Amino acid sequence: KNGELAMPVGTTLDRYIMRRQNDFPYATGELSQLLRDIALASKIVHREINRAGLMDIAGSAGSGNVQGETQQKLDVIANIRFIRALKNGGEVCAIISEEDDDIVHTGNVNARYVVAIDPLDGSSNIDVNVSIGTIFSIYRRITPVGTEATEADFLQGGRCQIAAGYILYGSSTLLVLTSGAGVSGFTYDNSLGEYILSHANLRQPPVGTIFSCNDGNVEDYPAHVQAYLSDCRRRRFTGRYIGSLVADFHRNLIKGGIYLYPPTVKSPNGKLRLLYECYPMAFIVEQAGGRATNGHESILDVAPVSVHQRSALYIGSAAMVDEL
Ligand code: P6P
Repeated sequence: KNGELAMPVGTTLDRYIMRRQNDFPYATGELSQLLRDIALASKIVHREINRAGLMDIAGSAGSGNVQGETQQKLDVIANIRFIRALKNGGEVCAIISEEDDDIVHTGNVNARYVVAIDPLDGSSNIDVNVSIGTIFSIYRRITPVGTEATEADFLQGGRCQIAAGYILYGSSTLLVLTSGAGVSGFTYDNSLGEYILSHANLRQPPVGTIFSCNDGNVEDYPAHVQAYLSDCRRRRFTGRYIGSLVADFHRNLIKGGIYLYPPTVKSPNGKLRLLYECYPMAFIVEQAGGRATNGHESILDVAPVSVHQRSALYIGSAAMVDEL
């Protein structure tokens, strides 16, 4: 049952999670708590991002950094916040983060979930006030409860994700989430400290006229991708590239379009990370009726070999991805 359709916009994320939990009799509330922990961390990161420019000003009101020591980079802060929230929430036994080479063990050895996360993606945009995002992917662990998680828990494959989502810190802060029954969007109301259901059932438009890629790399792209882009230009399609996957993806989810990160000389296997960028975005886009491939197969069918493995990514409107 597509619970999203039954939800009135305006409901809070908490009520939504509780209602969805009732839709899934097996849900024991642990996933609900996990989602709340992610939402909590994102509210803290939202606040840090919105104060970023002020943190370095020694002595300014509320800077909290009067010693004037160099402000930690926001992606480091975001990583600390998400790991702390997931550790304290108690539902996650281990985390793979873009910011840490090795598995982060939370100590919650009896927890049933693991999370792969890019705490703050779009780092090139952080210091220039352009939209950035958090991307997360959730699996049920396959190693025995009571033991320490291993890489096997993270290498189950894209179709084993039980939930995935992103937070877009943009003109407004939006949490987009799927747990396998459609895609919902929640807008953060800063005055209440609550996420409010604003997009009850997000659907990827099947066609579009927007293409997102880094034009500086086009001469590196495979010939068929260059031919496709020439065709887009011939058809007078719109080129839009923010340089933040979450922001480019979300605009294409609302308006229709395709995001491309093909192999380049610098990144012959693609730049984006499979576990915490490609898999979660592919889960979301397929749940919304869109498509995500690496140029050969669906992203969700790409076999995971290592936890920081990279992949090419073509994602968005099915008719556009299928043309590649
Ligand atoms: P380039 C940000 O670093 C990121 O991972 C994605 O968010 C973004 O789409 C891409 O890389 C930008 O990469 O090489 O075009 O700067």
